[in-house]
Amino acid sequence: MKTNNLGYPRIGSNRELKKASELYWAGKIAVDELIEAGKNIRRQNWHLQSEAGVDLIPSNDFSFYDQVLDLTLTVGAIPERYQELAKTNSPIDLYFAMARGAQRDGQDVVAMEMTKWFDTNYHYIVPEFTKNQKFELFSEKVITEFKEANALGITTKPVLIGPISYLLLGKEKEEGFHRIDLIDKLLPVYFEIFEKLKAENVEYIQLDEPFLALNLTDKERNTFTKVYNEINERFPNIKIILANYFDCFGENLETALALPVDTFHLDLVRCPSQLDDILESGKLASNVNLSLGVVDGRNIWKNDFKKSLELIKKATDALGENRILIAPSCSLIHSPCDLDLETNDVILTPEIKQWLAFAKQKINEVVLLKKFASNEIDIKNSIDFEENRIANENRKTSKLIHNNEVKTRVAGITASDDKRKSTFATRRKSQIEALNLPLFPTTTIGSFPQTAEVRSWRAKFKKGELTTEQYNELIEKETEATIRFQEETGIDVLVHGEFERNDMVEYFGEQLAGFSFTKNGWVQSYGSRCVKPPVIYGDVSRPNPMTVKWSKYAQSLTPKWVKGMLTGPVTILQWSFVRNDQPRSETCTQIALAIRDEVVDLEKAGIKIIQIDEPAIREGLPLRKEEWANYLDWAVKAFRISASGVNDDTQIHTHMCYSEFNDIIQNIADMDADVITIECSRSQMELLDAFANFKYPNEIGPGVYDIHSPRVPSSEEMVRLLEKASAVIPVDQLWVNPDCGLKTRHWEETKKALIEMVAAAQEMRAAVENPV
Ligand code: THG
Ligand code: ZN
Repeated sequence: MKTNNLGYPRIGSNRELKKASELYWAGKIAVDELIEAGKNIRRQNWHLQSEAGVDLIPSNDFSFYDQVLDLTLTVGAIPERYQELAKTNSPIDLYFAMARGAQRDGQDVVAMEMTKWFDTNYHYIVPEFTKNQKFELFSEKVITEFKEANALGITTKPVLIGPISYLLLGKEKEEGFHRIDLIDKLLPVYFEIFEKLKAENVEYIQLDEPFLALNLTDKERNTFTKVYNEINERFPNIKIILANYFDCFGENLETALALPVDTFHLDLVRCPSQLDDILESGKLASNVNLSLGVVDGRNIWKNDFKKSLELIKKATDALGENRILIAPSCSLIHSPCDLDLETNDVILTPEIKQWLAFAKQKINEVVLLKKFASNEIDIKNSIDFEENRIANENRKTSKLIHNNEVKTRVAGITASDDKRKSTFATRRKSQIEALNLPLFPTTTIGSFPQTAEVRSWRAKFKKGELTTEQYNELIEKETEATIRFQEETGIDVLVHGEFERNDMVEYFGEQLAGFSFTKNGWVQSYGSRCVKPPVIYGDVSRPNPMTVKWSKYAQSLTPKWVKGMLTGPVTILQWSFVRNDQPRSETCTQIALAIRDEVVDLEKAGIKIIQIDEPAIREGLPLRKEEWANYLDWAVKAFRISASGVNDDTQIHTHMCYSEFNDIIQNIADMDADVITIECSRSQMELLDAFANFKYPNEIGPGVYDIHSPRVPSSEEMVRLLEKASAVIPVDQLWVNPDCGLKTRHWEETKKALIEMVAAAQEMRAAVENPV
């Protein structure tokens, strides 16, 4: 029996890589220092795993930005617009230019697109392919890192995204071909890599093919058969570990099991049933091994050793110990680094802390499980086993977790709780009367620039260097200035600016019962950007109003409407570590009720327009289509529960990011928000078409400019966009707003852009009132 790790967090347990990269981008450290920071992290990670007793230690799991972008460089799939930079820039600057955009001859070279990695909160850089795409071995990172570890005396298992998943992760930049057809051109580069690794005496190579967990076409499935047979024919002595994770093989199981590889890695956390399926199928070749992903790489709960050992025993009984590897379910990049760094008992109480395991602890769990399963350690005499049993027992029975009031309330939800009092048509009449807004009403998505100064106030407040009164006064001043700016600019529906908030999910989590936090539980979101997801450990409720004070304060400053700003239940769920002792849907419903209480309290406080953001509703979609309907059913219902406690004349807004909505537009309509604002400035027409073809029934604010760029758009550009929108959506359904929150922007560009935006709305109104 062996232990196998698929990938280790590369941000460094104190976010060393984030700090070094940002200093390098700011021109404050030299490239050597950045390279050195990367080297240190790799060395520490390898040593940590080696000392813990991991047999198959990954290499090439490190990345300065993203592992998909690394592979794009490896296979030389460099889009045309970077070709000049490729000639002049150092490799790492070319790499960062592709990730983040660059300037050349005073012109912007735009970054490659970024999108979510399966159903995680990690974003990867989307490969771009053309019909005549060429591939070549451009970067030897995977080979260099293997050698680097060798030099430290550590034999590693290089990790690469498999060729089929790599192509499927990308997108075609022109018509007339499917990216899977590029496989014959791509494969030779993989062979070249294998050849070089072979020369270094590599034993194992891990190829990640998570697309095996998705619904594939016959052609894609056949490509798997062809590709893996070819790899095996050419490199019969390299042991290929084919890693699938995040879901079951599903209907791809038979194809997968027929592939001539050394080992299949299974995610037994997401799909525990597939072990039985495989063992009972009789289709697993007698020389093939199984890597059992029993330790959850996507969540922070301590493993349940007893349960895992039962699964492992099933496999060893059937196949023998020699054919079994013990592993985390997926790469540990989705886990925070090290629970030992959580030393603040107030932030994370000892009772909750004992239930948790981060990446470093998960590595130990994998090693212990192997030792227990192979009888290297007798569980009867093991302190570790006993400690694990007690922690799991404690979590099952802890008073912290269960709140009968919450359970009774969820059980008592009735059919009317997820419905507004009247239909949209009726509500609309009341709202027109109550709100008295012009045509093309202008608004923003909620946040205004979070300047370094604002962030420094929060940091000082947390450190006790500012009193609550001092901090509140500073935030009030900033809020008032923002209200005045919006009034002067002529915006119709104002926001308070969210200066009191850090990350929105963290902000709400901090005020909800059933949530806990970490001091250092960072997980990479994209590039150097990280998030610190809250831990939902128990039944969720809202002991006190969370946002009412700030919304009420802002509303008291102005006769115009101030929109209340909340994060929706699905997004809070999606961006937190979620308890695994009840279905996600149950936790989501509890959050929905908590948000509903807040919505009702905002209404009581005189807030007539309330936005409940659901930017993560799309990414929460299950990987397999057959599970979509069930998810959408409870997710949409949760949103509706949160929004339905108010009167007809209170207007509910929602906001969504990322524009791939075509396939779920009916469900978005079913959310029945009075107004939806959406990110769409990157592919305006695509999105508008979707909403127009479908005849979206309620009001819509298609973002009229891209907030992700510092560029200030002109009012003419925005008018053109609004004209396009008016051609397909009735004008009395249209709102005018930026495409997302403004917190990452600077004030200067924000002010200019919003002035232009209001001018655009005025021009549109004038055109409707005085048609030519
Ligand atoms: N919150 C959470 N998840 C998210 C987003 C969010 N996932 C999707 C999207 N938005 C990801 N975007 C970002 C944008 C910025 C940052 C992280 C994710 C960011 N993080 C700070 C950093 O790394 O420096 C740390 C933030 C902090 O201090 O709390 O800037 O909005 N949950
Ligand atoms: Zn957004």
